[in-house]
Amino acid sequence: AGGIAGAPAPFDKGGVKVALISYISAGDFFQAYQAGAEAQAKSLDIDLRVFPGRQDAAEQREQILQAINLGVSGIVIDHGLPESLGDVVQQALDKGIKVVAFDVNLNNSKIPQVEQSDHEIADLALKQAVKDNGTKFNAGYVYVAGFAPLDRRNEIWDKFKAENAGVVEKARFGNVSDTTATTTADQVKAALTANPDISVVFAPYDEFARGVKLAASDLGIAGKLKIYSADVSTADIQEITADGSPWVATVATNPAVVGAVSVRAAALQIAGQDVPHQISVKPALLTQESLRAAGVKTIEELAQKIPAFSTSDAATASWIPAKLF
Ligand code: SR1
Repeated sequence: AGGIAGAPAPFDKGGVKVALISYISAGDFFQAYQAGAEAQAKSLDIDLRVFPGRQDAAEQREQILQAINLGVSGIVIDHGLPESLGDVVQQALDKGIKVVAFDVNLNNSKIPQVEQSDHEIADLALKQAVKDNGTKFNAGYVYVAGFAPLDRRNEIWDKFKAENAGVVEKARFGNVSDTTATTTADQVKAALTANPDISVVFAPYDEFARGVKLAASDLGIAGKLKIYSADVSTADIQEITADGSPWVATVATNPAVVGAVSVRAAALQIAGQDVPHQISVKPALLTQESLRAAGVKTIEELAQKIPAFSTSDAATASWIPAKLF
């Protein structure tokens, strides 16, 4: 480890150990988030220990204890169930370890909370749904309670329905697992068969949207359905822009940028520098029309066109390289 010239201790020497402990690792969003965290860690000569998530709360607790025993200086906790994390996270804090939470509400003033402006994600997607469909339509909604970003997006969905009496939620479904898209597709098929008058599906997680698209094409009804989602990946761009795709809009950040921001928040704390309690990464609306018109095929091409997809000004300092993608 060589360290970073001009950086505050301990980054001037390098080799600072930080753990990334995820609740979910499967899927494009989480893989890109991890890649961004790794890229930022490399730029700071951080020794990043990645603990894979398997949607297992007991395993995530165990991983936090393992990270404490490894002598890490910082821990980034990526999703999880707050009720199963409080005491082990407190053990880390008591040992002087700096903790950052992404998309899991740890409700502790010592822990910066990173999120992607989830209210704005849902709001922009639903505004686009109104632009395309008016304020009178039958909707399907994909939701699993207990995940902080989905709960925040759900607050906007509830508000939207209260303000638009003509929008009727005919069916609600969803699951989060290591087979989210295919399991959601099975649920969607049943819901759309029982409710053939659904014309819009709000699916605010790309794995959900992928499941809805799969179901619509299996049922042969892609032409009469419109899907509005959150998140984007290179594979999602291909699905959205494909001929006849019902997936007409998504609202997203670059998850790699969010991963990088999370590691920067840990590094700033380890260096004894100030970090805001709430750190938000702003999303952008990406419509099928705009992606097709721009000829964008990959996240890298998107990053060339949308500055927020290549970097964020959240949790930066002059000694931290911020332009990574
Ligand atoms: C199960 S929670 C899935 C969400 O987490 C991140 O916030 C992504 O945006 C994804 O939609």
